[in-house]
Amino acid sequence: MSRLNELLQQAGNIGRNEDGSITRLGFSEGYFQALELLKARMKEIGMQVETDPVGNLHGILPGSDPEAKAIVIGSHLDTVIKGGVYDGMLGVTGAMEVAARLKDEGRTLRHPLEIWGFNMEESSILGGTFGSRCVTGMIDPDLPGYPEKLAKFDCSPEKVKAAKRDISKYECYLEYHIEQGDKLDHTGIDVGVVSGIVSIIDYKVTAKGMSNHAGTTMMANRKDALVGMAKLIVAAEERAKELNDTLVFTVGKISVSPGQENVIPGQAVANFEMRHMDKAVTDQFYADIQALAKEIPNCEFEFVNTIAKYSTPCDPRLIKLIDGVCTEKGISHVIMPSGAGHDANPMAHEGVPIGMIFVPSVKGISHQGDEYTKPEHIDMGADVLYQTVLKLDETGV
Ligand code: HGY
Ligand code: MN
Ligand code: MN
Repeated sequence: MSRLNELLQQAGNIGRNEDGSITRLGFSEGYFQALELLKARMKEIGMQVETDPVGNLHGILPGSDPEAKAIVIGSHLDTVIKGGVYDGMLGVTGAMEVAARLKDEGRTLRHPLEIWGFNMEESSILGGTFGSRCVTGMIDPDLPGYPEKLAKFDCSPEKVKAAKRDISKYECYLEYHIEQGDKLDHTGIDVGVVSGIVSIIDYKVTAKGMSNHAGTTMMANRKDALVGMAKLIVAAEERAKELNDTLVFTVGKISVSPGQENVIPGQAVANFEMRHMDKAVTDQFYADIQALAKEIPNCEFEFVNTIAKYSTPCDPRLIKLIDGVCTEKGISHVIMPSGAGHDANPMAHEGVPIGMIFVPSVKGISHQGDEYTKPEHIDMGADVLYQTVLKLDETGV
């Protein structure tokens, strides 16, 4: 097994569940254990390391030119609940392989190389891509209710503000990630050169009906909020399929109140997440959902937008550069969009040129314990990343 694959599996054992999946949520004990593992390894490679006030890991390999801006490679160290080994961790360990290889080959880059391991990229009450949005200054931590949410993780508005960096000081941001979909695996293509990252839009939807006795309230007289919500979810799912073939819609979270077997639900709350590259499509879909909600009897619906991360293209120069590296190496590759969100998104929104490299996810499985990428693809993608960094060091973006 290669050094990179070994480190990846070692990190994957942190937060391992009995069923083989991994739960290493942002700010958890496992999260910081993984961070310390990587920190120690970075030190061995000769990197300067620090943990910032919101729990992001930063490793620096100094360059020879004091004027040159740093090339940043990053991804996240947290997983979803019952996630896999590769999502996020591949990007950080893959970046460390680049640094280790530079050391092996006795090369000093002209640009400093920074490796950023982000906290809480996965969805949470803090809104996802938390660490990278702190670094880029995209979070207003004083918004009503946010300080209380931060406090749940022993974090604070002061810490969020202190984590912000002057993002103009960086040459570019690269992220190496598994595809998480099945396009590469399905076509047998080895590498995806990412063209852009999809929008992620989320609404907290509340259905309000009327709570009543489950035994004495006849079916004709009910205002069951869960039934109303279920109808809306099914109608929205059908509409999503009709509207656009790359629009995706998910309800991954739902709760019912008061939540007892013998009480008709008076309220149901669900998260409606929608993703597409084109804002016009998600806007249209949201308008359609609102119209569908009006037709559902015995229920009032309320919509509150909770996440609005709009799509972002990767930098055309970086796409060309990564594409060129793959061509030179004779690696089969395709330029493709990302249906998953990434820490690269906040970077791009704050003006940093971004480039992303994907390797195949077997059967397109991700966000669960069976997530798997072949060891040879892990090494291949890291080599593409390495060659990309060498080229960037020569030419800049
Ligand atoms: O949800 C996402 O797309 C990402 O994996 N965090
Ligand atoms: Mn993920
Ligand atoms: Mn990820």
